[in-house]
Amino acid sequence: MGEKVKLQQGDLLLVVDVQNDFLPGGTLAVPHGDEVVPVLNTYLNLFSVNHLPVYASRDWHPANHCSFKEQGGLWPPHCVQHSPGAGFAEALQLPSQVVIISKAANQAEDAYSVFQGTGLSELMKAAGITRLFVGGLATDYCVLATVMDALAAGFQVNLLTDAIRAVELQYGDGERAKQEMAEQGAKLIELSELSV
Ligand code: VGL
Ligand code: ZN
Repeated sequence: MGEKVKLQQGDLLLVVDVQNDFLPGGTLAVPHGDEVVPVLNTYLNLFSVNHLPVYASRDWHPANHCSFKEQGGLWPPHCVQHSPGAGFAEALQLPSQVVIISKAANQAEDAYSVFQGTGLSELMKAAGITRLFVGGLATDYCVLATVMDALAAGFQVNLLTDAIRAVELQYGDGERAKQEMAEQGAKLIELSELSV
């Protein structure tokens, strides 16, 4: 294990799509998706005690979204706006000051990246953010797309490998996604590597 990562001003915790439909029992359950929740709660606590900002994204589809199978898309209906399945995991302890980012809300367009169509990178830069800590669901879709966009936008990225899980439509997608993010410059870390 190398140097510890110390939290500092300019850091932001980005929790990606930890929503009921992506948890066991949900319409698009990510295997072991629920396991990210207690780990994210620990990260959330560390960011809170350090007075650092937390953003949480949510997949936020209209009922006839183009990514749904009956519209010719890849997925069962999931995260329909205002439905219980679109709600954040019950046990996830988001702070009251959390900034919620809704994405993929247009019927005709899917968006895996939290940055796509949200104006988020400008918002973050205006807030003085330089480094992101990213966890959530799913490793091989929204986490991957979000991290790649964050790196392209010039943010440093720490990928929280103990707080992500993959869909794995194809076996190995999760590992390949992590490798792709690392090759692009993301640092792969876990809780034990964070010093506060
Ligand atoms: C996601 C599939 C479809 C994700 C969203 O949040 O990773 N995956 N919509
Ligand atoms: Zn979706």
